[in-house]
Amino acid sequence: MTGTAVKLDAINGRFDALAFKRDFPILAKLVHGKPLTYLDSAASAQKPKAVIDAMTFAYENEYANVHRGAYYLSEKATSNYEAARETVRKFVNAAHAEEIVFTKGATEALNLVAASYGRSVLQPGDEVVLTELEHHSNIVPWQLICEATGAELRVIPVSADGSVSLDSIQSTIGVRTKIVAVAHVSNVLGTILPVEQIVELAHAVGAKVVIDGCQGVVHEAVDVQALGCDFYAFSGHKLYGPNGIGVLWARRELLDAMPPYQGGGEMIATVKFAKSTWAEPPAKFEAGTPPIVPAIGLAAAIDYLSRIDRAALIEHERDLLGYAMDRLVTVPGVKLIGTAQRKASVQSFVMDGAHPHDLATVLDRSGVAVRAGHHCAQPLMTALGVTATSRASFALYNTREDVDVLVAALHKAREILL
Ligand code: C6P
Repeated sequence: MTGTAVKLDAINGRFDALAFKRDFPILAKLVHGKPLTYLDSAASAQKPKAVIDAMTFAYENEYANVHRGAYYLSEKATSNYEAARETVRKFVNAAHAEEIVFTKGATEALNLVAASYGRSVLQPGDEVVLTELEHHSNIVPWQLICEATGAELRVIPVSADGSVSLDSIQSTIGVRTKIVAVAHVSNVLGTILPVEQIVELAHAVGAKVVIDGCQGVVHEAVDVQALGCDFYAFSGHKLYGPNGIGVLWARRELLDAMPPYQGGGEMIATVKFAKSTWAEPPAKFEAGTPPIVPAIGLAAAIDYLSRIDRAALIEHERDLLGYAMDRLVTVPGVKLIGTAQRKASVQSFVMDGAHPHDLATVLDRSGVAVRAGHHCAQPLMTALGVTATSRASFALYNTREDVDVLVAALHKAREILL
């Protein structure tokens, strides 16, 4: 496999975001004649050339269907696809490669857990516990499965600052709790949830823990064995990888016991009209032709990230968040939404008298890309008493200068909108 050599070795712990920025071709673009200031990585991160090249190389040189052909290209594609699984395994420190199921995204991974594990264990009167800050992808699959099984949803409230207190977690998890499904990091507020304590409390009542790691895996170093959870789901496209690929990690004994989620393709051992039998995990959960090249692209993204000092990256993002929080409130009428103590580099805000959508549209004229709306977290908006927010999210390629551009654009937007 080729791929542009990423010159990260020289970084030696010192974080040089501008050097990283140059690895992402799209970040050199002009938008409305202005340099692009991309602050929407929580929605989807941009891709380094190493990822783009790895995927192009795979399509140009080593592409065929996987697990199906007895010829050179198919074997090559299969070994690259399985090597990608091993790369993911190492990245999250799973015990076995068979515990890594490739899906088309986090949403599909969470639906898989709800439809397969949830449906097989939930009984009427059982409880599924969520928090109020969940993304719809970690709410709706559970609603569907509760409706189908007679189980009930219970919701841990979020505090005004966007934190989730241990007291409220403790008082919501109870003897009827069978599943606790929580975000690692909020996509709206950046709150880092106390997932280790949640795992302890859930396991104490015999419940299983599903972590929606969509944002968590980007901003925290994840070790699923140390976390102690039972399921961990994330998407490739927020992790500097391509879209169309997601990951479900689950303990092997759980995957062994779970029924298939979808049927067809290589998820079978034998098929007879009377009865079919299933392949071993992970194949059991990868019906149809899997996202072959996206998996290879995700592995390239992980390789890229693995060459960066993770502690330095986390520190860089923390610095950007702190700087942004300090600077944003200097704009008259701007209020931060989400000020919990433990936060990743995602910041929502509102401006008095300006609708977040209008604000985002005006910011775009300055080349600044932020997300506006309910961020697929309508119950959280209701809990916080807002209909929508603007959200800036900071990634490895962002700099303090990007924050300055955002703040200057907000001042300009005030003049236009108010
Ligand atoms: N959040 C955002 O702008 P998919 O769409 O399957 O890749 O990921 C869904 C998802 C699940 N959980 C969390 C915490 C998420 O942040 C997301 C995706 C994006 O916040 C797009 S809505």
